[in-house]
Amino acid sequence: MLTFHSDDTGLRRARTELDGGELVTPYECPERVELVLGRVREVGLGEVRAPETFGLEPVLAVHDRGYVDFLATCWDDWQAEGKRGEAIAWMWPTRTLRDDRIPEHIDGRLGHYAMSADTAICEGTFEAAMASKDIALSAVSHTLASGEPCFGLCRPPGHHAASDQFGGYCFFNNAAIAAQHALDRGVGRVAVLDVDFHHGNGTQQIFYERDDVLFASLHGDPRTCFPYFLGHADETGRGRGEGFNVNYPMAPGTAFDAWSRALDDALARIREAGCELLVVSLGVDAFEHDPISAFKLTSDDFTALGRRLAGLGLPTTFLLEGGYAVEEIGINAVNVLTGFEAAC
Ligand code: OKP
Ligand code: ZN
Repeated sequence: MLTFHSDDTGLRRARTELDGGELVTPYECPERVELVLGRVREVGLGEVRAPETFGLEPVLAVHDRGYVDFLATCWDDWQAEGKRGEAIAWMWPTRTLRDDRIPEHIDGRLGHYAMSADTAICEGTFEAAMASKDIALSAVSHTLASGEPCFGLCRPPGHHAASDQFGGYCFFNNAAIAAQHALDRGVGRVAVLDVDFHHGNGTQQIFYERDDVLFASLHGDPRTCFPYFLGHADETGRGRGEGFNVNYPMAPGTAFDAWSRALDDALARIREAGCELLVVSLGVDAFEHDPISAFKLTSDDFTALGRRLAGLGLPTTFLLEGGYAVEEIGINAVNVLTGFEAAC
């Protein structure tokens, strides 16, 4: 299987993440990509190729222009104010306030465009996000052109990024950008299957009122898991999109037997909907030893996941999402890919 990778994903190396009231070194770090790339090479998965550059047009097909401008200028604007730390939102337009005017001050703009305080913007963030979406676009383009499965070693991840919000370590929604690109290249309907431990709130929001993308997500129940404010089972889509959003919230502690029953249901929905392309939001933080997640999947379970995905028989693009701070991130991500290939 072909892998797309770029060293430019390492241009973002944030120093701070607000975690338990402290500023810690972020879980979402450049080493994640190096670990997965190392494993891709170790098992001889296939060629590793640099992405093409696609510019901003496919980004603006799913993201708001003001939001993209904000991401492009945030770090400079923040520094121009003489701030000493990284750019972290600290006030939001919550229920009792107005959100119909975007403030001019960078602190206010950060509050408007951020969904969470875990994600600092630092030097290189925009450039890394650009590389990440180019990897996703290159991967899906390869799948469309060849019919072959393909792996995009994206970083930063994307599935929490909404049309005009960043957070949960995500800036551009790589899977949404790739899915939209496929539609714009003539694909009739795309399935985005999100197996990351966290609900893909951004992907859900972007396609919520549409029937050309089926979004299915297996994740920790938002009653107790990030992102807390989206991801319930009663979110089924709106308007034309009714029935094209499927959430499988599961309790902390869920292991592969229960998790894979939800997976099989999601795969049946994808089959019934007549999807022509599968984009997998491949987070591997459902792993039993993930430091910020709570499911109990083993490394072998990720191989089994890959096998089941192959059963769909669809052209498939895998895009890396989460999976943190453990040596096994490489083993687990690549297990999905080798499991998939072995079953094709
Ligand atoms: C991103 B992805 C505490 C953790 C806050 C929330 C999790 C973001 C997960 N500082 N971050 O879905 O793997
Ligand atoms: Zn996650």
